[in-house]
Amino acid sequence: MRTLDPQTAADLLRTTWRIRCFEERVAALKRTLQVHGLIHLSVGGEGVAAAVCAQLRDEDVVYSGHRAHGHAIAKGAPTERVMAELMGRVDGLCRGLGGSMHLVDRDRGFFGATGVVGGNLPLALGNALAARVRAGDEVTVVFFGDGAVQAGHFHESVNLAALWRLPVIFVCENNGVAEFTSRSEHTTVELVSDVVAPYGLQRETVAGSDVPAIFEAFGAFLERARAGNGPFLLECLTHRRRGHYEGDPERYRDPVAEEEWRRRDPVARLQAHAIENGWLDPGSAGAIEREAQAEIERAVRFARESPYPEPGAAEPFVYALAVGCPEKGPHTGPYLGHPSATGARPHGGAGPPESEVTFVRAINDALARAMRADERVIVIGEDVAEGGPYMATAGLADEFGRDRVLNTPISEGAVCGVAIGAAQAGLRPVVEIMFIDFITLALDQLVNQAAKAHFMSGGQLSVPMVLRTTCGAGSRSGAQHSQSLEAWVAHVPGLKVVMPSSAADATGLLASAIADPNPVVFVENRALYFRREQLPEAPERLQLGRAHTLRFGADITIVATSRLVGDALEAADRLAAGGVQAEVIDPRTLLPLDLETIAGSVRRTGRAVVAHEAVTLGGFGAELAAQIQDAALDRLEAPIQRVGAPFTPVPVSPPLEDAYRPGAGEIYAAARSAIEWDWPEGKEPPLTTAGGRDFRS
Ligand SMILES: Cc1ncc(C[n+]2csc(CCOP(=O)(O)OP(=O)(O)O)c2C)c(N)n1
Ligand SMILES: [Mg+2]
Repeated sequence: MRTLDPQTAADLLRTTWRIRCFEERVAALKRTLQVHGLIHLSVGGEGVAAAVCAQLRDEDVVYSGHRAHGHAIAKGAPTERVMAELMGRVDGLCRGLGGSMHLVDRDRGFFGATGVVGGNLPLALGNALAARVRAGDEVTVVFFGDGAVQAGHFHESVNLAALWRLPVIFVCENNGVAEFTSRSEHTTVELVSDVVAPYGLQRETVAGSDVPAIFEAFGAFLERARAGNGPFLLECLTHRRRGHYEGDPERYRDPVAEEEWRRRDPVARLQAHAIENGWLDPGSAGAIEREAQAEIERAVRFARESPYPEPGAAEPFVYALAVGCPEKGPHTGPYLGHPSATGARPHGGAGPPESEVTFVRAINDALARAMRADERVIVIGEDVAEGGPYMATAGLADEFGRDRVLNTPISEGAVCGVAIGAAQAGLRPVVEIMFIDFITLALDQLVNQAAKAHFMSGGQLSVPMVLRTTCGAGSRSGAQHSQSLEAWVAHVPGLKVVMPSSAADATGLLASAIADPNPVVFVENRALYFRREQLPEAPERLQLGRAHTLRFGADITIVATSRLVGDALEAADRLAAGGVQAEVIDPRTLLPLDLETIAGSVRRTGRAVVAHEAVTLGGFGAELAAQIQDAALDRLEAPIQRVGAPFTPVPVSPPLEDAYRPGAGEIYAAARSAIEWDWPEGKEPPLTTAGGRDFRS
């Protein structure tokens, strides 16, 4: 067991003083509004940060929560860069894009704070999983407060960490309060170590003001985690010496308890301990404090001298740039690769060898190909090692082993978080969430963690993961297994959203999604799963963000997604029979959106229909219509028509569900209305020369 020696005690005292001086200086700066946003200080908890992080290597990864300054500093983040971040300056750790609650210092293994209570827990599991896949001996530590323990993420994560025996150390700073409310009003279980008892992990509760005790308890866990064991839980009973946030009026405070806690101050106790043991004399202890103060003053000067970011400095950090990822391939041409299309087949004739496969088989092949080519690719999800309900992952566990194809419990939030943490650690996870209806349970991870990590870290972290899910009505499965919720995720900067409409597209797009350095939501419509299609045996990768023009026509543009692409082609056939030539475009990816191809087409045809299976109201079609209008208003000869589902949940009864699902008939009708559109008398736009025919004449 590692116990404190004189040198370590002095080092720990130095770290606690550096954190204490930093936090008190930040409090003063907040009063004059020189640091920004919600500021949660760790005064009273310095000993935990110091005793834990002092024993870690740079390669060991720490995740933290909203009260993170001390953890970042103890893990090695330079105080001047932390200060600059709090002041929103370019030299901040995260270029001023993260702030107090989102500090990241990747090089020092500080993978970040999070402002969402409990949201960091599953990320730590993913990092630990990555260490195991790499066969490394790195250990992951996650700090959190007692408030996080009542959150779903906590229970999902502890269960999963115990199940997978991950080398992760949960460090709970139990200060007995969450914001303004005491623990006794949150739960009947006083100690967090009791909460995790049923999972059988090793756990210990120590006084958060007793730095030697924290050091020893953590050291013992670390040694075992280093050898690949885990998980462990260390609970430190601390006291929050300041308000929940700076500016908190603290009406809930008990003055008697305050006095007691002042006596138990961890910095003062450690200092006294070191002096009593003869490890330090009072003079050198005072010098440590003075040096810390001087360092923090230098940090303030550094931060003040650092400029604010220039306007426009944020946008480049929304997405990580794909490097070394050759993405090419045909993206336009009549009837290319679409099973519902008529006419020439794209891969016929003297092309590469073909085989006929279903959409779901194409997904399976694409996954297998990616896993063969890159050992960083892993597949995680419910039943994936068994193939899943549609056999999309069939055979992968046999070929690649259960270390790379991981069945999970029904914990969508934690599973998504594991994928994020693993991706941040360098793996390329493909997580499966069976129905898009259930991403509701993973949205915090997807929206608040995956989508924002690259941005908030100022480009230090990236999240190369794919979340595969299925959508769509038609199987009489009802309102909770049939939705098309892609618009929700297409609203989030930092995510990419892909909706393939054919097996060929699914293969090519999935390969690109896995290679992409950003989180990609890959939405497969189950109604397409068992359609058969000719595919080349080595399909090309298709670039994300390039639309596919499946059919050319001069009179109207139909932009359709996923299942509706086939319906759009069918509608186009019917329109052609009436003398109207429709151009059919599949955006393939909603984010990024190939507006150039779409708007270019509408500028030529002067008319547009946008069609998807999702509810029309608030659907992605609304966004398409707005963007088309912005780019082509001067050429529009009729209002853009939207096709989507009615504003009801999906019904089960067959005639009701059939009526609910939009299809070729609705697209045809919408196109006819655009063609036959009559401007009200006297309201006609100046007759355009868009190239479309004037059907009014
Ligand atoms: C999911 C979520 N809910 C609510 C909040 C608002 N909030 C911020 S900190 C906090 C209290 C957290 O308490 P605890 O985890 O014990 O940490 P402490 O502040 O005591 O260090 C709350 C409720 C949040 N940030 N995230
Ligand atoms: Mg708390």
